[in-house]
Amino acid sequence: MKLARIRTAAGICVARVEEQFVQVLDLSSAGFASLSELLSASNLPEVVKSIASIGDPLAMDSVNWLPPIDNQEVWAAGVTYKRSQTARMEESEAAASCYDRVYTAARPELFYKATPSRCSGQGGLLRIRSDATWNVPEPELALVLSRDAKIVGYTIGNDMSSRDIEGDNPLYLPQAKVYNQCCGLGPWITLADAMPERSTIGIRLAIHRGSQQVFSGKTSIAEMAREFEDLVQWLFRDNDFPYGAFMLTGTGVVPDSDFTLQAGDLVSIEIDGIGTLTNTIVQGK
Ligand code: DO4
Ligand code: MG
Repeated sequence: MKLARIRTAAGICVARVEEQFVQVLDLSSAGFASLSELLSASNLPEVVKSIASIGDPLAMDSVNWLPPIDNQEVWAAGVTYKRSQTARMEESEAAASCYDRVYTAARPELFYKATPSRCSGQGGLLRIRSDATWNVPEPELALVLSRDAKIVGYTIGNDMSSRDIEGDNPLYLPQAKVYNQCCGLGPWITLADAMPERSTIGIRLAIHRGSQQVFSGKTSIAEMAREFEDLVQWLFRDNDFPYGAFMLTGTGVVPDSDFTLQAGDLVSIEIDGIGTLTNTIVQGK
């Protein structure tokens, strides 16, 4: 079962994504005011199945997708794959030992990534900062968390990063990570019970510039050095999330150091059990 947030002539709606079409849901008839409230329902798959639909089914290619988030905070875990650890140690001599230690430390690196308004959905724009010169997408599996810390679903996350800013000084991490259109999320949420077995989930990144593919890479959840539940329990320590939260689980794909994104690039991230999230890159205000 998959849930999306879409824009129709009637406004912003929550929808169920079926194999060939999308069906707008009558959330209020089931007593839910928002997607985030629905995601914290007990027996979520049964509840989603039982919600009445409104109007005719929509063809997939006619849908205006929005990021599947409304009130939640977006957090991210870092240095959860060996590839991220080595790339960051190369990027910053001064901070190399920080990345080295955090890879094996009990406490993970967790950082605040985005407000809902900084997120872009399927087909939307993602941004390179105007003051950054070395930028990459980070393809990450995103956990969808209910307010009581349950992993209720998964979506695709793109943790856009300015490597020159982070590499200059690790204290600049929030500026390297958080800015307008800094986070891709979507195209929809696959509910937890519909996902493949964790260790088999593959993540693939492709970047196209005009007609040319300028980068491709892949990893798998089997390469991750941490468990999802461990990351979630650290995030919820001394932290309440009344609307639930999203947590990006870190990147295992980092292009070589001579690669940087350019405005106009098309970034596609494919994750097994979910689908493909594609965004166009822009730069500047
Ligand atoms: O340490 C900085 C951020 C790491 C990160 O975003 C990742 O590993 O995905
Ligand atoms: Mg990341």
